[in-house]
Amino acid sequence: KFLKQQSVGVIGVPFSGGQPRDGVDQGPLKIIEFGLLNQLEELGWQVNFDGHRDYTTMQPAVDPPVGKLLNARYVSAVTESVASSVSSHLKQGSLALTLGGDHSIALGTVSGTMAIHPDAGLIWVDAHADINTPETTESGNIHGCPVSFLLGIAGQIKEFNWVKPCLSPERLVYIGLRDVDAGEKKILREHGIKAFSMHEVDKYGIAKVVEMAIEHVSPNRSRPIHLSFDVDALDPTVAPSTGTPVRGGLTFREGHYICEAVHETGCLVAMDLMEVNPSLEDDQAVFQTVTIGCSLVRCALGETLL
Ligand code: HAR
Ligand code: MN
Ligand code: MN
Ligand code: MN
Repeated sequence: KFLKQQSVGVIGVPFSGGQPRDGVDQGPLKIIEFGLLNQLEELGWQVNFDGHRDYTTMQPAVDPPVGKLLNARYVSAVTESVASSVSSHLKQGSLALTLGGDHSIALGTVSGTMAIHPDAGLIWVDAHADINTPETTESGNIHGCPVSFLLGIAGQIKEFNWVKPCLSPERLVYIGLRDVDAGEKKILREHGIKAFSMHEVDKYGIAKVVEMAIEHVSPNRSRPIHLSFDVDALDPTVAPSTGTPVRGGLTFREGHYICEAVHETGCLVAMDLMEVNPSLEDDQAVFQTVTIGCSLVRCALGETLL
């Protein structure tokens, strides 16, 4: 509906500067080694892979904390570049698929989407709300903050000058939340942001939750959809290799159901797969997490069970 052709631009972002644990920068490499690009071609997509880009050259020699924010200049430079990669794929009428890397990257991906599709809705699937402001963050890790920047509630941080508030609170919906900081709960409440925590997933079931979520951001499927999927939304027994696992998460099927249902809308224009960290847990856990990451993407891009 919002794409010109069945083609997907794939952007690998080997970046971990939005949080302290090494290894998440190896996520894109492992996911692509696993064969995702061929799998997408087999689904009928024309795949344009940007190649494994090296973002380390963007790391400033010194990057002292900006207030509490860590690696602010580095995060800003990388995400600005990611935004333009996403935009250029979308401009050509392709879907933009971004492989992380930590979730600070979504500051770039969502900005890139909104530059081309300003009316897009954002479905954020995550254990965490990632909506801390530079004031409320306790960790200073920017992967816990991207949504506040996108909403324009982060205040003026000159290192992030390029970021334009591009998301309105009523076009954002969460699924899977279960580790939300006190300051974040306050922000969600004050801005009336729709959120389906694991409590609502238990209460209504995943099908109803996804239906309500889609209807919220794209009523009658009228708006493009950006799906930002943090693999830690899944239960750690299902996707163990991630930096901040939280028990009580989505099952294998619930995660896939979300992607299948979003595909069925025909509105998907951009997807992020974030926080796969192949250096955490044992080989079997890494295999399991990378495998699931690939199958989530395939489902969002049209793989069906029958
Ligand atoms: N809320 C905590 C913080 O701000 C933890 C957030 C991050 N973890 C993630 N993001 N993986 O989804 O630091
Ligand atoms: Mn996240
Ligand atoms: Mn998370
Ligand atoms: Mn917490």
